[in-house]
Amino acid sequence: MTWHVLGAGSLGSLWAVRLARAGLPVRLILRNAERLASYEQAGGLTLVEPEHSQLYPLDAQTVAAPEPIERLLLACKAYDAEAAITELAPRLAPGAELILLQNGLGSQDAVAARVPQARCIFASSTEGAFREGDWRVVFAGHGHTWLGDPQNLAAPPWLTELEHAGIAHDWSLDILGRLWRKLALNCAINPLTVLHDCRNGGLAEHPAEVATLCAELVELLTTCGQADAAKGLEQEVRRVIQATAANYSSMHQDVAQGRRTEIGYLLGHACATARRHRLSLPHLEALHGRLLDSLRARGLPSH
Ligand code: NAD
Ligand code: KPL
Repeated sequence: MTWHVLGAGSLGSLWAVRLARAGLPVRLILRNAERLASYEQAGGLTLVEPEHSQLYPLDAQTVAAPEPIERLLLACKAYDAEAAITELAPRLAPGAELILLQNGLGSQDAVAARVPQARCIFASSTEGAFREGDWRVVFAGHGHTWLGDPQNLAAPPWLTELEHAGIAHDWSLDILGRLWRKLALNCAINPLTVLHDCRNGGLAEHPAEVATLCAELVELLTTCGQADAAKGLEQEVRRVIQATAANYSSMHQDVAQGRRTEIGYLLGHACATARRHRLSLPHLEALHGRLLDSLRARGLPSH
């Protein structure tokens, strides 16, 4: 079965190349004819790895191609996911499977609501990749990907294909817990790195601020039925701050490069969920407000 991959960005390219290298049929889905022409001119995707870089001439098509899709890796940003799937919905075969690679929460439910006939598998990844240029992606950090389906706990048989492709993964029976935990980590670290304009390690100078946010995030997760995902949150946040002290958070990098952030699916989602539960989390709300002001001041979208 063909792996259709929408979004030839960082993670989409990383998955597409490894699947193709394992001899699996892969087809990239690009935005429009102009992007397809640019891709064809480049001759394929280049993946830069520590030992070597190589050009992979993978098949590509536009969203408008007629061929039905049975399996789709949706590898765009959270804020593009719903629009992308709306465009592709007419092409989904009955019983199609979607793998949603978006960070944060909110986009997965929006996608699933658009395509009730499809199985939506949620993913949470610690792999690292970035775009060095058009059609050129750097595999920056090995990591792991957890996949799971809150509606159907049975693992799909094609996980063996990921194994052949060397994509380190596990089937998770609690993918929502994983996504909430990652969201909480991102909410405790990323916005503060933007507001203090510092590397992750710089937050070691703001222990009280971090601890207060963690306490509110624990309250939120517990209220949402995610008590397990809330366990030991503050200790893990401190551990991540220390282990990644020299790095800039992904949100800091986005803001520094003038790119749209995924705030609406991270801190924005956390605050909206708290309000829905009538839960008062004043420090998280204040952080959200300060971050929105900071994004607006830079001319960046606030959702
Ligand atoms: P990216 O911006 O590098 O790539 C997304 C690609 O999707 C872009 O090429 C964009 O043009 C394309 N796209 C968007 N809408 C489209 C449409 N309608 N049709 C065709 N193409 C479309 O993003 P990324 O870094 O790969 O991130 C994807 C998701 O994975 C994000 O939610 C991110 O937070 C998450 N993530 C990324 C990394 C990483 O290291 N890059 C690690 C973990 C999680
Ligand atoms: O995932 C991260 C990010 O930068 O997005 C970490 C390192 C956990 C910081 O929140």
